Amino acid sequence: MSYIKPKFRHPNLPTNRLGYTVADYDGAVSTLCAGCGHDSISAAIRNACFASALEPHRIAKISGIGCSSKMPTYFLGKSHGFNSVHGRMPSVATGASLANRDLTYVGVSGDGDTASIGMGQFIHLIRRNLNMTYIVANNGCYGLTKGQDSATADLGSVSKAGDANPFDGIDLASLAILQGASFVGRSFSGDKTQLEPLIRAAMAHKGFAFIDVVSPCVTFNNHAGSTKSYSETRDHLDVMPLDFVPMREEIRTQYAEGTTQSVTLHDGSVIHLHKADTSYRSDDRKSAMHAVQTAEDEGRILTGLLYLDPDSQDLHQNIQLASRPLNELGKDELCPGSKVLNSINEGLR
Ligand SMILES: Cc1ncc(C[n+]2csc(CCOP(=O)(O)OP(=O)(O)O)c2C)c(N)n1
Ligand code: SF4
Ligand SMILES: [Mg+2]
Repeated sequence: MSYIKPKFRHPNLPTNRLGYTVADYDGAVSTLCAGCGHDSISAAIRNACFASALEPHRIAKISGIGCSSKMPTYFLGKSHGFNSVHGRMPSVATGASLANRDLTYVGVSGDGDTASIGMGQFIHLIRRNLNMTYIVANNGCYGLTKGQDSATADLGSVSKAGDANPFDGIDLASLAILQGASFVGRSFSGDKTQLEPLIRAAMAHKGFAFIDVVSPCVTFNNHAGSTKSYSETRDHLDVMPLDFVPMREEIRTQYAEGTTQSVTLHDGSVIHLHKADTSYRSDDRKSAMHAVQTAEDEGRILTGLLYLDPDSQDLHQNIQLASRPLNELGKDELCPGSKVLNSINEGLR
């Protein structure tokens, strides 16, 4: 069930470069539990699209199944949307992007949807470097089916029923770095100051941009003993703040020199990343892996832009697809004709 938001808006709401207010990026009223971390992520996506002045009708939202995968209903009500099958969002996103490369693709998934049933699809999406933003709302449980441990639940984390998890959790951010993802970030649903610029940067990145967001489930995984509750997460956060500066704006940063690394994206936007450890380079895969692992060993959750390859070649470039979206090509451009077909057949004899 979903509810439509009232149309009444304050007449003086600020507008972005396109003349839209943030309300133009709203979706339906959320039916998730009050206080669920997922609603904060929906708000961050809405605010990021508003701040980056993206045309709502040029965005496509795709998801799988779960409370997290319901999120697209609650933001960008004027955008395209596809709520797919459990764990199958990557193949739907790949097909959509191959047909129309000109849309901005935002995938929303859960730790169950991605790290269990969808793991095979997720890994291949990384490998293909599809040009999309992929956000996992990570609560360490299957919220929609009443809170069973998921594959990202940490070793020893205690369930609501009182059982300690006997398995090591899968760290999706480490996995994405290791597997060759061209943009990997991690954040916390309760930290919009970091999450919003991170999402804007991910959307500006050309290639697969993965963000793992710790997003507590207040109903099934927010008690003492859970490692993904609000209080445990806040107590262990190690935050690397960042600024996202779009191409058109003057470059300014509030952080001290020496601790800031700046990365320019293909469209001229700049990310300023503030790090406590000056030896860590977020454009070096080994350095990123080392920083994430060291933090984990020390019981810290390192958040921010963990890894970025600014020279990433996305799937379309890699397989040299036509620069015009396939769905805009006519029959004559799509059909090579019998002569070409005959020569292909000859080559296969
Ligand atoms: C093929 C299939 N298997 C199992 C289910 C049952 N199911 C629905 S949602 C879900 C897990 C959701 O967990 P997650 O992706 O972490 O989302 P959350 O609800 O925690 O946000 C499962 C197992 C299903 N819908 N389809
Ligand atoms: S069950 Fe958990 S994940 Fe699902 S809406 Fe409620 S708080 Fe959020
Ligand atoms: Mg979950």
